[in-house]
Amino acid sequence: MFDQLTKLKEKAVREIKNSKVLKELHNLEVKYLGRKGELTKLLRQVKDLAAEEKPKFGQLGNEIKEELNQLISEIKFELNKKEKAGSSKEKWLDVTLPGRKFIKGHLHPNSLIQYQLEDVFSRMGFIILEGPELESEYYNFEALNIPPTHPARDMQDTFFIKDKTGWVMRTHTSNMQVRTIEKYQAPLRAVFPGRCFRYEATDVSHDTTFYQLEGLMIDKDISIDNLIAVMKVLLKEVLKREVKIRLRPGYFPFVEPGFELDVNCLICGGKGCPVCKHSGWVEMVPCGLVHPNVLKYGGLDPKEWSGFAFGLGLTRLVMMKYGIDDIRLLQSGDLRFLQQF
Ligand code: FA5
Repeated sequence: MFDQLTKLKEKAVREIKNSKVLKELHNLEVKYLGRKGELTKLLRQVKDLAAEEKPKFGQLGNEIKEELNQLISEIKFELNKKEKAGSSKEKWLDVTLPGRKFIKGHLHPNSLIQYQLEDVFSRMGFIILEGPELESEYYNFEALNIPPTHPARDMQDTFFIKDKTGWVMRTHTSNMQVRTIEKYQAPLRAVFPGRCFRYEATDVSHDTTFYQLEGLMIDKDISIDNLIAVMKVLLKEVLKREVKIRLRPGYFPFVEPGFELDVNCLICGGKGCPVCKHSGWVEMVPCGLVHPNVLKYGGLDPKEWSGFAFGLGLTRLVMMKYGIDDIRLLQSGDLRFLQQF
């Protein structure tokens, strides 16, 4: 038994010294010194020895136990140091290094002006609504007093939808007029900003996709004075300067009378350039008093209610505000252009 004890010690010392990681060392500690460990078991056999041998065996056993415990704690200390050094190397953070620059996006100039306009109109008591870009011919044309065979349909070159008869990509935000009257009735103040689509040859002031902001006000005794007052506030707030405007007759089947509100070209100062087609004026806000038939389509009595409507060319206003001389830049996705805003 004394022999067994010495051999067990030698084996344990060898294995403990060879352990490479803490986990392995822990397993050896359990293997030899645990409650069911090999040394523990051997020491329990003390009862089988002769009475005079018992104290010697017990003493040797305890010395070995102490030696192993000592060895284990020394090796544990070393392995701990090693493992900590390894893991902290991976997590090493040099706080003196310069940070990485975070590239932030920003609003498109169209959105900037749209939000500014929404703010101006909210302050004047208008609600802001969005409308569908894929629209029925009914709301895009018919409900606006433009029946299927009416030549006024030719005023707006339309994208029709293959295999979806009766539907178009909306040509203007006026599609929201009757939708809104149907839903909210009168009195009513609303603006509808949004994207419009036309099958047009593009040039510096025309694109196939552009933005408009439609306005609609319905109440008792609305007149052209109300319309002009609102237009003046709108242009002054957005352009932040007094601009010359002119009103001339314009034909739109859904207003009567109808007007074109032109702004003195801010690109050339009215001298004439490709954007204003060398006229000095840019067509910006077609408008007029809501046609009685449109009120009727919305379910209102034109004898009781009247209103004005306008269809601001939002993209053109953006051009005037920032002095952009080609509308196509706005949808180009060219970062050299967009990063200037
Ligand atoms: C209309 O779209 C009417 N719905 C406007 C309206 C509303 C009139 C309410 C009366 C009452 P027009 O086709 O003129 O009208 O377009 C309105 C504005 O949108 C134009 O003045 C112009 O600023 C802008 N616009 C029209 N076509 C284009 C285009 N291809 N590219 C960029 N802007 C355009």
